[in-house]
Amino acid sequence: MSQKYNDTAQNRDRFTITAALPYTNGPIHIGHLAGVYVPADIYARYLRLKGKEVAFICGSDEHGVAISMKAKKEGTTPQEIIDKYHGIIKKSFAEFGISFDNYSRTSAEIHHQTASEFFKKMYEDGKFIEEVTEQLYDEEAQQFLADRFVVGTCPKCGHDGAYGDQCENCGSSLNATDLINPKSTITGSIPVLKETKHWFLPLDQYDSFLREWVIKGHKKDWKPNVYGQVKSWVDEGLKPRAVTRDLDWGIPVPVEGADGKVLYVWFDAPIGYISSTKEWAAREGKDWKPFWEDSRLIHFIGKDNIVFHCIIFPAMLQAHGDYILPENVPANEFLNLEGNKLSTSKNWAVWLHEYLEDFPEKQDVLRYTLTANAPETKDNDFTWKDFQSRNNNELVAIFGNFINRVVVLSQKYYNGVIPQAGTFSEVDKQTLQELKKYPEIISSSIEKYRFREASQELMNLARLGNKYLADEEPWKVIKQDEERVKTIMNVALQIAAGLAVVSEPFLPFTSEKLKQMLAFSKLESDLQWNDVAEKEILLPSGHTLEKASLLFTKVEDEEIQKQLEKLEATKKENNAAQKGETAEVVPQKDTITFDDFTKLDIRVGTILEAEKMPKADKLLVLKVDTGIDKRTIVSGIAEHFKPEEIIGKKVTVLVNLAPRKLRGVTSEGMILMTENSDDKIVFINPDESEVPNGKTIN
Ligand code: B3M
Ligand code: ZN
Repeated sequence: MSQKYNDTAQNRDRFTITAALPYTNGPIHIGHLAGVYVPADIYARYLRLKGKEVAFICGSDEHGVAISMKAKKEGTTPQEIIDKYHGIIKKSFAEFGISFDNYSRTSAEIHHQTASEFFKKMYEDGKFIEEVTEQLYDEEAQQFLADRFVVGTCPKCGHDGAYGDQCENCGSSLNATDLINPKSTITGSIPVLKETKHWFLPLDQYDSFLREWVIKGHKKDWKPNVYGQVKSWVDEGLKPRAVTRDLDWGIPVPVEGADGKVLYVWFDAPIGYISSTKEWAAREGKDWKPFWEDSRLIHFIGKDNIVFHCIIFPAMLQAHGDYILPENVPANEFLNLEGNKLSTSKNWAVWLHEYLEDFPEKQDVLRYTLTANAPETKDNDFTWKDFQSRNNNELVAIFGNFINRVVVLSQKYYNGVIPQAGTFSEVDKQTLQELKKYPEIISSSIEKYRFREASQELMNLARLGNKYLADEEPWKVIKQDEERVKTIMNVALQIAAGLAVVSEPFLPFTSEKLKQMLAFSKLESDLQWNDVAEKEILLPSGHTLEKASLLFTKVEDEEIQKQLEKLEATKKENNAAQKGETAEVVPQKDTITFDDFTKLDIRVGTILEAEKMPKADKLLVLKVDTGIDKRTIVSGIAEHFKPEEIIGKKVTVLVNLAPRKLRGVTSEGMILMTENSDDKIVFINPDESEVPNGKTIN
């Protein structure tokens, strides 16, 4: 670690842990959880159990174009969008047991103030460069257009719907001014170029700082995926980056001559970590400053946020000068779902608030699955089958089974009063020794940000307990040697107590339940992480346990099936939507009057008979009950339906169409039809049972 830069806190026991501020343009899904919030929470809970001073900080990211776009799309205001999602997100985090010390929001007054001051200080210290550039402007809406508000033809591949920042067809990243035939998505008008002034952070001036601080200083201790990304950015050469925008949603640029301009969302959002710390400290009657001046700052983020946390924000902090730099940025890779990329817009996700409704008591199962299979070094896949087997084969069969046997047997043999141990056998001694090693084993994984490994070590401790009971077989020994069983149960209970402590960061709800069963509240003092290794015994003899209850229950096949069906339905919807988008939409026909419309006599009928027209591939001859009469209609659907399939079907019939002769058969009307998303012909049919034949449609 470099000594030159402010990333080595004097105080080694104070931690400022941040988790990326989620955008409030949608709810939280398992990708966010696995990538950021679950590992951050494990880390924070662990440190608290180690007796460290911790500020675990987060909040909603409520500015930026994504929010204004969402509002435009839904025909509402940005304020309504952020209020809605901030509410959903905050609630679901709390119910999921993410133990933030503070969850703020960037629309809060304290944040606007903090971010403005931060900008002003940098401005006054001459840390920005001002530059006038030409940007696309919508004269009708009287506003500059953010990249996402411009569409046009991609200069690289000719695709028509390219966005101002990116062509989704060929993947090129673009400048809005590169687009051919650009159009404003706000009014549809053709934008013009107009001069505008912005403030830039001259990242090129931070080149040597970044080389020293990250590339030399953190080669060893940062994750290779994080380090590698930073290095390649720096090696490519850094350019000045605009930190202001022409936008009507955000924090106003706090200097003269900046009307209508706001801070770039990625400038204000990371300052949100500071303002959220201030909000927390004010509420708790603490001083916030030590947490930003002399504290170990750790940013938990997803890999798409690496540049912002490892280059831009550190450059800002360095320029500002008053605060610490991050000690580490343990970014994760991405999680996929059942083989496909998670996507908010395609609804391809397991949404946290929906999961909590479907599995109200199973927070820990999801936490465990996401940890055991975390995308720490490469992208990973979440499958519902894996979720089920992690639950049934590990949590239920190993952890739950061990605890259940211990507590049930203690109730049965001793009415829940912990027996005095006799002389320890070699196996007992070894087992207790093993138990004492676990806090250190798990710590060492957590401190290297290897949470998957840590969760597996936790499960190994439960395995140790299971194996001990299976080998010692107290349920058999009880018949010949009651004294020996007292020792066995005493040892097993120490393991159970150890599990209750070290499982807390990973399985907080389970740990809580287990502590209740083991009556931790009746102990002289609360057990902490180090106690598991250091204390001679964790639960004294004579201590009375509470009643046994199950820690985990099986996840049944039907529950998994239901989730898979939900995803299947999403897939179908997406396919249909995609086809709908690409299907050619026929232009609207000439206007007709209401009188024209009323001339059409359209009614509900039932197909009574159907047969193929001889020597015609396409035609079926139908007999239709129109409610008025039973008449013959010739229909060109023979390629789409077998006659026997459609007998009895309700259909919609234009009954006053002038009769026509087709192949010698007079057709008296027309059956209305359309095509579904698979290009299959389908009838426009009213609900089979409810509408009688002859009813008119208008
Ligand atoms: N809101 C981006 C994201 O969710 C973002 C993180 C901000 S952290 C300061 O990907
Ligand atoms: Zn393209």
